[in-house]
Amino acid sequence: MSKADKRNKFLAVFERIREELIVHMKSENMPEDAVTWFNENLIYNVPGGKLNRGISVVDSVAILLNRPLTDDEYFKAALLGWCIELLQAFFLVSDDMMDGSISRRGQPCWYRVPDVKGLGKVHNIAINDAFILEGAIYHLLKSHFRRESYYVDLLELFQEVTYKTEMGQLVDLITAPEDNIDIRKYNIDKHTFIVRYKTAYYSFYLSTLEPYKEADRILIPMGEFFQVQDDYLDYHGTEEEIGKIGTDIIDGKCSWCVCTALAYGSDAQKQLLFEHYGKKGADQAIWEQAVKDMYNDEQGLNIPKRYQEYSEKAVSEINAMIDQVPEPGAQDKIKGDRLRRDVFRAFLSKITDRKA
Ligand code: GPP
Ligand code: MG
Ligand code: MG
Ligand code: MG
Repeated sequence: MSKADKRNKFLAVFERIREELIVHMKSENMPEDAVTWFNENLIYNVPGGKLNRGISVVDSVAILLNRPLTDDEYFKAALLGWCIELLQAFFLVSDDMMDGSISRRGQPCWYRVPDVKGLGKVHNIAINDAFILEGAIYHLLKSHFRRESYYVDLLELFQEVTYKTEMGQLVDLITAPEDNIDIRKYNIDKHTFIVRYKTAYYSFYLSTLEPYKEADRILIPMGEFFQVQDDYLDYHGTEEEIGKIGTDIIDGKCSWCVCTALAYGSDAQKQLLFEHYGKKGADQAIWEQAVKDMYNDEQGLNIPKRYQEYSEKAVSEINAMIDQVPEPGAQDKIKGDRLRRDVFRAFLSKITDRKA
């Protein structure tokens, strides 16, 4: 099946899920304008991304079962995939408010939309819109998996991963408090902690839907690599490429780029960061550009080259870890529960050389 067909098949399941959620809202006697609002929230925030996380669930189940899925198996796997996409939507709507971002997935961030559409600003309604996206996950899990033996495991997995992500977001945010940025505290270890929690758990680990030891060992480093890519693209990607406007420099984030600059920069380069990084004000665009120019300088810091080197090393280290995963033996085939190398390779191939 082509990549586009796969995506369309997965998107068709979203339509069923949206319908189900809307029918449920109506059955609760929700007023029509509220149902319409919720529907817009779903359409605007859930399906517009790359859908890597969601589709990975379907791919993983197919690889693990080692045969084509029945229609029912496909639907259930895709539904779990959409639960991860709902979780992602919940995080992104919230994250954009906290980061004061402008755009996401090629459109204005949701918290700016009521204004944009002239619907009248309902104060910070996006906070509740984010919560309701999260609530939809548990409603769907209950209505489709309540009778399964693994129902509690699923609930725990979603809850634990959410909690870890929130812990990561906490450190991300207090590390860069508005008006009081202290980049002297930034280093790669701090960065690794933040990205492990705020991104790695929910991005890959959750898609295996099983807390395998191998999953932990491989998918967490893969998630870290994924967030380093996100940090790099925040400064280096254009809005057309990444669908969002980077905010890390102005927000003073403990990003891989600034940690690398602090680790390898000269005193003068560090001085420029102390003066301009994370500074808000009338001249913020000029300060941001000064930092970008310094990152770009081929004779100096050359962050693109360092990123290239980092990426090659990360990919080869992750590949080496995948090579060590035991292939399933006869016994495992009977148990049918060992993650194959292919699952990990499928994850890695989705993110290698990504530009968005
Ligand atoms: C990515 O950070 C991390 C998240 C989106 C998790 C947010 C967690 C919450 C509990 C809200 P980022 O700010 O670098 O992402 P982006 O660059 O996409 O804004
Ligand atoms: Mg953000
Ligand atoms: Mg953020
Ligand atoms: Mg980012």
